[in-house]
Amino acid sequence: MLDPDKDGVINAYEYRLGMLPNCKDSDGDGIPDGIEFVDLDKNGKIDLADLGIFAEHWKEGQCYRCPGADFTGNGTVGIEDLLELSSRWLMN
Ligand SMILES: [Ca+2]
Ligand SMILES: [Ca+2]
Ligand SMILES: [Ca+2]
Ligand SMILES: [Ca+2]
Repeated sequence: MLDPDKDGVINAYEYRLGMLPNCKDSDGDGIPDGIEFVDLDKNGKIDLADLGIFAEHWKEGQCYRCPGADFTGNGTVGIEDLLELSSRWLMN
């Protein structure tokens, strides 16, 4: 699991999301990639609103169009994505 810029987003995810594997803040807006990665409402914080959006996508289950909520990119929204979200919650 390579993460050379130590932003909490592994290279495989950085490439998939168009982020930079050697930059903690790929788009330079001051919000680290590790937060943006799971910040579903794009307000710069990981909070209950993001969890709410995530839960809505989870109910859809097997979906290939859950925008942003399939953090691991495996085509479904589930427990592994929740782990990605929860592990970043305290990074705020
Ligand atoms: Ca990284
Ligand atoms: Ca990065
Ligand atoms: Ca950023
Ligand atoms: Ca948010």
